[in-house]
Amino acid sequence: VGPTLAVVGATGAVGTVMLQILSHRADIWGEIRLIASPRSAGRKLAVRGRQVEVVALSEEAFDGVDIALFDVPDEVAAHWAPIAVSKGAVVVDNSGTFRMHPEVPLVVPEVNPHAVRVRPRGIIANPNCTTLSMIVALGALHAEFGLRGLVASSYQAVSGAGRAGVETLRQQIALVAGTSLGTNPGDVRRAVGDNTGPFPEPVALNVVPWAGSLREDGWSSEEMKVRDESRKILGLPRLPVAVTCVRVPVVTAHSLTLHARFESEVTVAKAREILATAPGVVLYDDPGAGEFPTPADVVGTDPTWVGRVRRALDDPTALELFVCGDNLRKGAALNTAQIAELVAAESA
Ligand code: 11C
Repeated sequence: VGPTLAVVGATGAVGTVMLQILSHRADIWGEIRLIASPRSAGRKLAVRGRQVEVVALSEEAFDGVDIALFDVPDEVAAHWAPIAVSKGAVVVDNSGTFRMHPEVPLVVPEVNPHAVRVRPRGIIANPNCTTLSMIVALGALHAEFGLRGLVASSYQAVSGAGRAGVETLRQQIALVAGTSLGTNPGDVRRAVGDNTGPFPEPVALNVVPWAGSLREDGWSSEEMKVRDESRKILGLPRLPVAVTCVRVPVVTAHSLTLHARFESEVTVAKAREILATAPGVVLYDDPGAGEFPTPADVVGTDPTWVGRVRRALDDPTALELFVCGDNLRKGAALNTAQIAELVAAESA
């Protein structure tokens, strides 16, 4: 019998994708226990072709659990992850609570799998979905070329803000569809009214240069996460990183443009070779044939897709790239499941 796995936050947007992923990947688990807030307890969810009843989050819920995957708000993770550890579980946490803690590894299995073994707190952190949407491709290029600087802009899907984000976009689209809105200042805002959900501005027929909360000097928390987490995962604590995070009217799959500067001159041919063979990366780059990744095609898939690979016009050491990945799969649930599989393999 395999190890017992708990999914904490099983009913959320990421939890739902997690159950699909656990049902489709190699079945190495014994019991899979579903845990959620008391309000969701008693619901039945499908995993591995069976209906499993959700149990309420409590100390007893972790009895006998070997590995617990957490996808819950920061404050819930802060309280419950140490409790799960005290009950004997290794926690893989997808909140922002522990990512930058010096005694908590931040792991992307294709980039720094070795880090998973050093976990004095019994907690392993899963990166933010925006970091994860680019880091597998960037990590492959770094391994060969040596990264020296990064400028990134994100085009983030609304599901990054959970079910409320998706619901908000759908409602706003219903309000603006078939109209001539988007032609006069403020007309979309008036049509949408107060219904901006988790976003500061309307997201339908719009782009919003904001994700997360306000940090020092005008930076957003999301921008700081991408910078700090990339540095930690790549083991480059002083890497110059400039990020601008933007929300776009896409349901799922985050995209980013990257300007990545390396130690010495790079060639597009070598970069393409690296990206074409890197595990977890798909190179889809033939603009002459209209081929580049877009969220509409990337959603529901596991890899990081890369297109528009060019050498910077004014810097022979830099590459320009467009990357795109499903923020709920590799960006959250899949990476968490992969980390759990690394932990399970230690005692297999
Ligand atoms: C977004 N990336 O798209 C965010 C959501 O730290 O895990 C995930 C926030 C986090 O809004």
